[in-house]
Amino acid sequence: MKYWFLFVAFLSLAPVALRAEDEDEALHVTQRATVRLADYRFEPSTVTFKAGETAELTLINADTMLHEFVVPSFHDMTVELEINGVIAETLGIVELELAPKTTAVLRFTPEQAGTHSFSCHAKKPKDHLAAGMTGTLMIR
Ligand SMILES: [Cu+2]
Repeated sequence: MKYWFLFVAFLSLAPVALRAEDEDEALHVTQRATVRLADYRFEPSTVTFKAGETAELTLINADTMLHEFVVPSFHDMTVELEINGVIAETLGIVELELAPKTTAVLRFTPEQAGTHSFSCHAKKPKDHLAAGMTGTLMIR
């Protein structure tokens, strides 16, 4: 819950639609995936990206309850995060809380092959992790 206020700040800035002034610096995305969060699961629950190429991961909370996207192994990864047109570059983002009916886009360049688990730790109205809300990010 500790990042909740940051998330609200992003949403309140949404109409401004800030963008980097220098579009040339925009990441060149070569691979995309979309994961839907609903019914205590990630769909699909496994996402695969290639190392060394910029990836775009879109998270859609299609549900009527809050869900989280927690990926501890991102602690040292630079991630460009876009919510409602607002873009922020972050280092070490490991937890996102997505309010119902919201979408977040993450862009990053995985440097090496590996397997990263992600999960939802929301507790209401029941424990989402215990309900099996986990997934795997494969970098090959
Ligand atoms: Cu959840």
